[in-house]
Amino acid sequence: MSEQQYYIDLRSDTVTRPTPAMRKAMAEAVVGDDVYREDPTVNRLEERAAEVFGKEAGLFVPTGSMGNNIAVKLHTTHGQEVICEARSHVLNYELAMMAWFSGCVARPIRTAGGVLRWADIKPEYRPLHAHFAPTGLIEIENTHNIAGGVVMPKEVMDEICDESHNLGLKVHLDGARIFHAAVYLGIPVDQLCRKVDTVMFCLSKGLGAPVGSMLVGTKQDMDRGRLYRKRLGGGMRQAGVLAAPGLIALEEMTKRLADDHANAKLLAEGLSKIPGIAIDPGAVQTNILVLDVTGTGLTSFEVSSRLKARSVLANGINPALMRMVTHFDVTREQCESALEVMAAVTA
Ligand code: TLP
Repeated sequence: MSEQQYYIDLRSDTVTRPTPAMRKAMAEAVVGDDVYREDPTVNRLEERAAEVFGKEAGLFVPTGSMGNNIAVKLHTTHGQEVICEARSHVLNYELAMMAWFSGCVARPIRTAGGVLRWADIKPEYRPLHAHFAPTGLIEIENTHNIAGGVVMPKEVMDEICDESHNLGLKVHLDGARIFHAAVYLGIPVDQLCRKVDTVMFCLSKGLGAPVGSMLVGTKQDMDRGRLYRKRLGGGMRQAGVLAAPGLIALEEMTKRLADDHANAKLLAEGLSKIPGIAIDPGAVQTNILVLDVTGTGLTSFEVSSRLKARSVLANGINPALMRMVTHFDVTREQCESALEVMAAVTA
């Protein structure tokens, strides 16, 4: 392995590298051709994911974006609207795929804290009308990434699902970090996600697998989803080498997320004491924090490059806001060092 430069990497939990146990499992994985559905490790991962979420079936996809877009396609037809939170990943970070692939436009709803509620959605719902694109799908994100890893409570999810279903609408959950929400709430994912129609969750983020996400839902939806996956170029053949670390992510790595939440809290508390940085540590619930650096007189991009020069990585979201994400590849001590560096570069 080539030498890697030392960085405290707070850019994202996507940067986590596979653990030794994952690498061993990859080397030893029993594989077959998954397009023929003959890869036993992929099959096991899909079954386990469905079981853990209390859904009928699962589908292993290479990325969270593909999982979300298969779900949008499953639940909509061309010319419809997808209601989502204004800062949602599906709208802002997926290259307009809901338009490109599913022929839908977004109806974004801006919320103050990132938690979309039925009361916000209800006035935006549009039935078929001479002038309007009808609502085709409600999309929710838990935890909400750009709102700072904020958790949508179970009651809020349940109400959205009940009311949407009454109107004949499906609900898709972008649960890239749903296990973080489950740990914060102390509720297992099958209960938390009981009423949503499809869930996408990521193995490759805080759970540490090198590649992959899962879509879970009804067997009928997953069978159709498999065809969309193939159309999108996601038929992965001997993907058992990727499913094997995915199984470890699903079974083991979900148990340690509270450490990442504690480190995020520590970071937030430290950051709140640095002059010019605005963050409310009380609002940090999981492993993502969003801070406003306006008061330092620097843009987030300037702060980012100053941090990088001192071996700390964190990205700007826009000129005012920066994001930091904790994960199993950053320790508590590294978070403390990152705080010292942040104080120094903004002084
Ligand atoms: N998020 C990435 C970036 O794309 C922003 C990150 O670093 O956080 N849903 C949510 C809520 C996500 O945060 C992400 C990735 C995805 C979907 C997409 O997953 P991938 O990157 O696997 O396509």
